[in-house]
Amino acid sequence: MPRRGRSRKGARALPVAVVLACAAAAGWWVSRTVVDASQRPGGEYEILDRHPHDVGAYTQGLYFEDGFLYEGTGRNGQSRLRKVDIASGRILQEAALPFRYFGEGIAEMDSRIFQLTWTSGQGFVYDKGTFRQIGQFRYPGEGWGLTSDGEHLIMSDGTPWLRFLDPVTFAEVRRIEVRGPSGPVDQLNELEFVNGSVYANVWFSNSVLQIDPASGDVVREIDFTALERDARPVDREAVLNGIAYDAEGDRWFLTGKLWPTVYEIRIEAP
Ligand SMILES: [Ca+2]
Repeated sequence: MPRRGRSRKGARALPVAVVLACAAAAGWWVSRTVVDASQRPGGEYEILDRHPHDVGAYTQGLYFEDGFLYEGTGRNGQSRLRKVDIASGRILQEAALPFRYFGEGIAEMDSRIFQLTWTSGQGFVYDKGTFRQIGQFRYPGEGWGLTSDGEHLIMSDGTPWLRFLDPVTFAEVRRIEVRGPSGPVDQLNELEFVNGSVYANVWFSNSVLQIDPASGDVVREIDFTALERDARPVDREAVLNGIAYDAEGDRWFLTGKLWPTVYEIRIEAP
């Protein structure tokens, strides 16, 4: 199922999605500015390195652990959990989801990897070492992005809300509404928790938002349009959608669905 089917969810998001889809179809790409430019501090970054990325990987989740990238991919029949060698892009380990599931965000806690699915309300739990499925869980609504603050799982569902889940019972502990200067920001997708902030990319844009997990306030927007231009995606759905962070090396890894490149970057502290 094409991911652009998501635009059916919210009438508010539809015009932007349609405009951007038309733009993409016309062969040019634009960056959707999510937060009022006059009120946002800039986000500067530099590209440290470029690494190969499987152009068949419909990236839905990405995180860094112990020198490797872990990637969750989507689309029915192509949804995977992968451990990837960064330098070569080689897939070192892989688990496949049954055809009926459209894989979404992934996160790790306590040697367990969690994976969401888009519209099935079904999450999966894997042993980190073996990729053996050791559990399942249910949640209401859609599943988009996933990360962890070390205490809870944090998930997005395409709305402006981020849910905090207990990693054992999967009960919702609390939720925050993400708000920019112009109001709630929806289409929040891939997530990464870094140094006390939640970072979220916004579906069908090149924006990554830095979010205060206590208030939900957007405190910074970083525009990665230059990365998309460098990646030269050929598929209209090939949008930015992978954020991973290596705390020890202070390195970020960004990629997109079907992009040929994983970008290793350094982001200036706010
Ligand atoms: Ca991530």
